[in-house]
Amino acid sequence: MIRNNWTIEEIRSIYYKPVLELIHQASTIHHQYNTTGEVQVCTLLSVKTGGCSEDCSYCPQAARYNTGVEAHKLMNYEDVVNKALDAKNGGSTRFCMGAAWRNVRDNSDFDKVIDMVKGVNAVGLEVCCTLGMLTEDQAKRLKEAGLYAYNHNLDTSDEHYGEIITTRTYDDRLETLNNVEKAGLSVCCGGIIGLGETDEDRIKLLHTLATRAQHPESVPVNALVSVKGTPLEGKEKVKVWEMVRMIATARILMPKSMVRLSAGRNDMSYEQQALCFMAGANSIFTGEKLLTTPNPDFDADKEMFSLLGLTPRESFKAEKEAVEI
Ligand code: SAM
Ligand code: DTB
Ligand code: SF4
Repeated sequence: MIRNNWTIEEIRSIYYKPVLELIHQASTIHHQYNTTGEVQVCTLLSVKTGGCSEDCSYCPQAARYNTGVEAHKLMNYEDVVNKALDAKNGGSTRFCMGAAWRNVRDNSDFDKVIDMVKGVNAVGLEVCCTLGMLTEDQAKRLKEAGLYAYNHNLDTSDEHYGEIITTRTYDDRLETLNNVEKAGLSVCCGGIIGLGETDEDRIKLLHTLATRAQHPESVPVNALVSVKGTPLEGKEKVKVWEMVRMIATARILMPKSMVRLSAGRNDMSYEQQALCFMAGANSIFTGEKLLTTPNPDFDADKEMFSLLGLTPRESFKAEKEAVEI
């Protein structure tokens, strides 16, 4: 049963279980609802980097912090489609284009992104974008161009949000998520751990995600990549047990969602990642870079897939299964 009426107390009692018991429960649920060992392989591309007006304390792309990230204007169509072809040849099935924008504006850059969505769709990849806040009309335009999913993270709890970002509100984020849903796009929405939040903040974030009328189709769980020059420079590294606890609880609450082991893999051993897959993670980002920070290289991930017996998930699997039924 997929439930949308989880209470905070229920989530607490799952989250605080002894970690091995938690992994066991999550693993059992994962086995019931999904093909275990199957991992969705996604690739990120920053199509517009840096110079962002927002003050997200974790982000190397905010113009106000001196992080050494070189700002670039919007990439051109051919380069983006070539990157998508590379990603497909490397075994990726989802391609996510990120822009360091506060929100989408109805200008020629958005027209160009619409063309990129069409081009990447024609390559045969599930196309995802993460472009900041969107109106319903903009979401509809993206959908019509062939966009599959839209990534827009809540990052942390409503209560902790103001400590991390002051240039927009939690409600702004929720409004965009609603616009994305209204346009019939898949929602990709998750958070970051290691921002200085409490366990209670993590539980509240999970509660917000798991009590949406429809669970997000994918839930990225990011560990903070602490970048020099940001206000969160030097934050203590997230422990693997914290990642596992977050992933396992997300898996139990949202059994059918893709739970993505996102930022932070570069600092994790195969064994640590294996624990995350046991806890129900079934999606990753591959490729040498996330948006601006390093990610494990292609050969290392290939070796990990082989060692752990993981298989890449085919593209558009949910649609294919729906047709078969
Ligand atoms: N500008 C758009 C927005 O903020 O929605 C899209 C791009 S933004 C970089 C996408 C997501 O990356 C953020 O919501 C955040 O969750 C994640 N992110 C950014 N910097 C990160 C970091 N240093 N460590 C972990 N996750 C990070
Ligand atoms: C998500 O949740 N994580 C990705 C993707 N969605 C856009 C981004 C992680 C960014 C990490 C910092 C960087 O590389 O700039
Ligand atoms: Fe800008 Fe997005 Fe980075 Fe915030 S997370 S500073 S909105 S690019």
